[in-house]
Amino acid sequence: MINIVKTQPYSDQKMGTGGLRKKTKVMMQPNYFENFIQSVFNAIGGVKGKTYVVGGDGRFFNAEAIQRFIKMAAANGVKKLIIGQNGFMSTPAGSNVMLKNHTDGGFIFSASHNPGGENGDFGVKYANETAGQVPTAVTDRIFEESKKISEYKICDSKDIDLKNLGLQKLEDMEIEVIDPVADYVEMMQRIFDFDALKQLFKSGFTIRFDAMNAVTGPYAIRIFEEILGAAKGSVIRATPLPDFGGLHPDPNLIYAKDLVDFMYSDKATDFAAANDGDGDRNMILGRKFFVTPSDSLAILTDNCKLIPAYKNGIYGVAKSAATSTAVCRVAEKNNIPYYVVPTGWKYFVNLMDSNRITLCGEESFGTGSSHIREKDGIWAILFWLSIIAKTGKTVEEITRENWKKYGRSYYMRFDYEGLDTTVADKLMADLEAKLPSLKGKKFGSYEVKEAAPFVYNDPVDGSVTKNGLVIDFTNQAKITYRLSGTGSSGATLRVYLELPEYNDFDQDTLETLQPLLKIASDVAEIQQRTGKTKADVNT
Ligand code: VG1
Ligand code: CO
Repeated sequence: MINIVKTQPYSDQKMGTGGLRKKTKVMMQPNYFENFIQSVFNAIGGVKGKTYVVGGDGRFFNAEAIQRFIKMAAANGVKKLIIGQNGFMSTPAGSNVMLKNHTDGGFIFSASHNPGGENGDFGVKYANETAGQVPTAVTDRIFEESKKISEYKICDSKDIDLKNLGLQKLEDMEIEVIDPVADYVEMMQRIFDFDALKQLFKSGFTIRFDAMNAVTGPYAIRIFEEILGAAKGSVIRATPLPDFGGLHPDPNLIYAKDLVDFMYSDKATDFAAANDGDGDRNMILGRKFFVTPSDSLAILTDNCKLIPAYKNGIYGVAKSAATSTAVCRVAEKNNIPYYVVPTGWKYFVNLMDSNRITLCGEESFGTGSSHIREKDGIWAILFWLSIIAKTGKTVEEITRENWKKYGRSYYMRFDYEGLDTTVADKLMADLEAKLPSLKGKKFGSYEVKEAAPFVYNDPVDGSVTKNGLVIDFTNQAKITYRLSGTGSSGATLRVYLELPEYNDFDQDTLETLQPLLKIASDVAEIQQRTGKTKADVNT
């Protein structure tokens, strides 16, 4: 039976950089989740006859949200749902299932790298028929719908069994429960040379992969241990837990510190990596060595011909504005077209769909290619392992070689978290107003070449996006400021610093960037305005 439930709108259902992200308790308020889902359905002109992929990263409220979603989809006339077994599906695996089945899109329930649990965050990532997250024009429309919603449709039925694979029905809607790992593995086997990778492990190569108690554990066990032959136990924290075991599933130097410490200890393996909550981010480590995500993108680009799927070359590459220019140097020297887009994976989708780019990445530990329309954590790791297998070099050697060829961008991001939204907005507005006056200004040996907001003109749909403020210096140094769009409360100011260097590759990053950090915080008056003498997180 289909029920029409009367509801009151909430005013805060605006999607950010990675979908709708809220405190779990906010999401669990009466009708909150349902309002949002119905707003999506309404904003896209209804979902009658459509097919969607559904899954999540297993965090608290995932199972409940999926049941509610299924009942709403059936009540709204959806033709078919393809759902990951037990409600699990990583973001990249979901995008693959969408492309493979030519669906109308999908819903992945995840707040990505944000902590989970009852007191953590919950989120909804909505993808359309591109299999990627929707453009701002659509998220704006959804937000407008959410502000005027007065009712939603939901079936009055018992919960659907998601444990067993196969087909079932709810009202007229077909539900197919699939193994979320199988299609993903098949895709990876098409991209990479699995025989070469098996050989690598046979030769005694050791890895440690940290799934951070999140969704990629089962994918990693299947691929690294069962198929490629990495030693049992190479995958740690492999069981997805509703609260990620209390971890903050963000693969970086701060939140994956255990893994970093291990790799700087005498027990270190040859290679290590971690993924985030929903499996789209990656961190790459060698023995006593950390690869910045910006360098990783440059290195993958420079070595793409070693990979079967990219052996004939690539259309182009793209990076977010805040990502270092390392990949641009590789692209320029090799005559590869490159694009610089705002932060957020959705900006890469048009470029991939129009065959302008093949590879892309962000400084926030996201790397990917046009095999899907999301960033892909395990893909990035297999890419690195393939480079190692084909060259016989270590992570450190591969990275140093890249610096030698193209220069090294000393790079770091500083996050000032938990700021009052009004304070943060004013800081950005005042800074923007000040930018024109900075041109030509000298700060010690640093001279400002250009200072302006970052504005992106999408070459495909003509949309214009303004995101972040950029100060360029005559010595190629760069400061980028922007406010995070993924937080669930308050504001986070991100300050990104870059200094390219062509001779000395052995400096300490933090020390090297110290003068630039001082300029960045003085110019924006960070301390006076936020009361913070230093950033909460540096990565
Ligand atoms: C952050 C990152 C951005 C990334 C986004 C979603 O956004 O900076 O690069 O695309 O998270 O990643 P923001 O607005 O907080 O800076 V994921 O792994 O959460 O989907
Ligand atoms: Co993520």
